[in-house]
Amino acid sequence: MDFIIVGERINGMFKNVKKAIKEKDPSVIEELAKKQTQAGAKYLDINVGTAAEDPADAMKWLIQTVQNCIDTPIAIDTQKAPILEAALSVVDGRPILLNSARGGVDSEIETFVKLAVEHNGSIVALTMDASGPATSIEARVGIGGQIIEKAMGGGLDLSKVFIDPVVLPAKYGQEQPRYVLESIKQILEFVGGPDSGLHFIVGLSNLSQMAKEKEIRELINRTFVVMAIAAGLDAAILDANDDAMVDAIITAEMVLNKQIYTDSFLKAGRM
Ligand code: THG
Repeated sequence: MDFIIVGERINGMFKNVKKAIKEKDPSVIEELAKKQTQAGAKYLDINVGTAAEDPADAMKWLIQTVQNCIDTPIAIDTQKAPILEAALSVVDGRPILLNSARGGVDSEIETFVKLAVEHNGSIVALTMDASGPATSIEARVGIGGQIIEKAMGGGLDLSKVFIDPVVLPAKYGQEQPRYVLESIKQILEFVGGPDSGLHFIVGLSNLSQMAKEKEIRELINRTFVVMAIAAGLDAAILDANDDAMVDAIITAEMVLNKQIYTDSFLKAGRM
């Protein structure tokens, strides 16, 4: 499967991860790393959340814990330069995704591009500036263009750039998901299509944060990801252990002729 699943679960926003960070208990983190990898995650997102007393230290500990048990690439999820630098000081040379810079803040995107070039990594850049996330199609496409320019100017190949058009929680309005789809299509057109190598990623679970029931959340996320794949999305931070979700993603790729149909295509897509 071409689609890049970034496992969302090692995030201090989840109670069990928060507790593991506090108690420096590696077993929970190791289990999450293995479970997500087995489900097909190509990167493991690592986010300390808001609770850690010393977030740079917590980030280092999470990364080392993951690295000690598995060789899956990691997505270092922080916008703060000191935490990112702490993370980079312990990374063992495996592929990394620097997640994420605000594409509309020059100094921030320039730093991420520079660090990605230095560490042979990839970046996630958000359609966001100092005033917050872009909420129109035009603003998203505008910042998308800036991200592409900054990457090219800094010598970072577009195949190492993931634009995140920012899936917003419901309070920003129900028109937003459609704007995300349209923005992906327009940025893709601007850059000359999929051959450019440019990637598109979203934090999928943001979308359904208004819904309470688990089944409904999963349905919303699964439906949207399939629509976004049709628009050009090729990566997402999501719950890799939601089997119905992964089935839907693999099926979307098969329907779009990115994966050959055989009777065992669902199994093949997980490898
Ligand atoms: N873009 C990029 N990176 C991101 C995001 C994004 N990183 C963080 C986040 N958004 C993606 N990760 C998550 C992880 C969990 C949830 C949402 C996004 C989530 N958690 C549940 C909740 O809040 O209701 C469950 C929490 C719990 O069980 O305690 O929804 O957009 N580049």
